[in-house]
Amino acid sequence: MVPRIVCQATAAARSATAPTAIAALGGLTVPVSRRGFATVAPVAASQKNHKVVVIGGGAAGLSISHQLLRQGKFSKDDIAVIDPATWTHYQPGWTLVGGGLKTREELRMPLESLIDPKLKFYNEQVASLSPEDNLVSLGNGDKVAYEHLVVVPGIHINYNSIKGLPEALANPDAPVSSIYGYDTCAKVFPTIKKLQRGQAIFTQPTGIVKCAGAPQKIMWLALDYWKKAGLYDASNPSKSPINITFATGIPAMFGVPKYSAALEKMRQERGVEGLFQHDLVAIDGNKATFARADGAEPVTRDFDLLHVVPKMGPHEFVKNSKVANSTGLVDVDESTTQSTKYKNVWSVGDASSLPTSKTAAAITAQAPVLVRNLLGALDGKGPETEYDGYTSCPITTEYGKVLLAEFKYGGVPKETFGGLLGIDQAVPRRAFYYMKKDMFPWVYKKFMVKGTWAGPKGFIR
Ligand code: UQ1
Repeated sequence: MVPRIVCQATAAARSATAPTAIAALGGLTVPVSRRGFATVAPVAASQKNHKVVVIGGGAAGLSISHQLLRQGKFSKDDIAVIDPATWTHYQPGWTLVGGGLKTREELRMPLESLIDPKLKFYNEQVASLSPEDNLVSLGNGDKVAYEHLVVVPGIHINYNSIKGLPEALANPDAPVSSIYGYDTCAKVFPTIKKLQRGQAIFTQPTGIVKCAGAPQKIMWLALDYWKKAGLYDASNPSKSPINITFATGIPAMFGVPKYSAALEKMRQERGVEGLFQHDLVAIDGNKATFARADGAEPVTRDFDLLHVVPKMGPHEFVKNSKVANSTGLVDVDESTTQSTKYKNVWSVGDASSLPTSKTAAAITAQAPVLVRNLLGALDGKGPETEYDGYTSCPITTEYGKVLLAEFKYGGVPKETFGGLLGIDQAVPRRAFYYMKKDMFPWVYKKFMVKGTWAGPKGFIR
């Protein structure tokens, strides 16, 4: 699951009159005033220069900027971080909020407090990218120039992608919620607790999402909650007060065959109905409508609880830029993380085209590769280190147990504890649950955002 990626809501580009002179040295801000032939008011816009500009202050942006800084090769303000957010969130924890195990407040940190004073922080939106001129335009009209650009702003949750969703989420009486947003995740557990009988539906869309396992993580926790409350009997689901359906846009429980098989078995054993290739498109009162992949007639189902995963997509400023591919993701080489079009542009994480599952665990493997290759490029060398597609998805299968999916490109398992101890990570375990619930949030806060954590490879200097 991917890390908070602070909301990098894209501002409409303010029509700033571009300054003609570079008026900043060493990151020092010097407003540029420009006059026409007649006397006009000075233009407030200014330009700043940095060796590296990092767009995004989430899991990727914080890891990368601090890993770069720790090399000891950069002076104050050589590296800049741009993000409009006040808070950075540990997003993998929002499933736990949905399960009543944590509060959303304990998973957020003031972004500015995490940024080393040696980094220049622009608490601004990005309006546009001009990779040909090595410039980033900010929402306030300022321009930021770079030698190397790291584009890691995450992706955007499109609540409007489902008709009626924004209204249903905002309505305290509607049993519709989502673990995918800070504003919406607090509604999930009360909604689960409130349900005494009826049909619960958990959805997963087609298209890109952060952490493709999360839509079912919350379902398994809810199932366990109802089971313990005597409202769900897996051995006789049709006679249970509550019935559970997993409605997913994709054809299987998970994208990796090994874990998909284990999760499909679990679904059948636990009496959960599977609606595959069903993509939620509209909510109207207690009715949910699903589009069918094969062009068949849409399906409408009644619900008494609906957990929704909205569609997600790139931020406008990325989609509309020349660094993006046709789907709007930053087009990068899948092993070097370097832009396929601009040698001084780099990307990992949710906003990138890296063909792997979008998670914070993936960032732990991607960030060191990007950093090594970017440092090499600053020294005039070509990319040396390669990313193998590592990502991970700790799937809560009940309170107290997690199936720890870890894999690389091609859906090939790459299990940290498998080879060494002969453990099959497709079997849910208590130790993985405590890693997910307690260890990873702690490691994230204490080490990952400071640039000293490389996931399964452990601590880095
Ligand atoms: C990880 O490093 C990490 O980051 C803090 C996670 O949090 C989201 C993870 O889920 C996983 C799986 C890792 C990988 C680390 C190990 C030790 C398996």
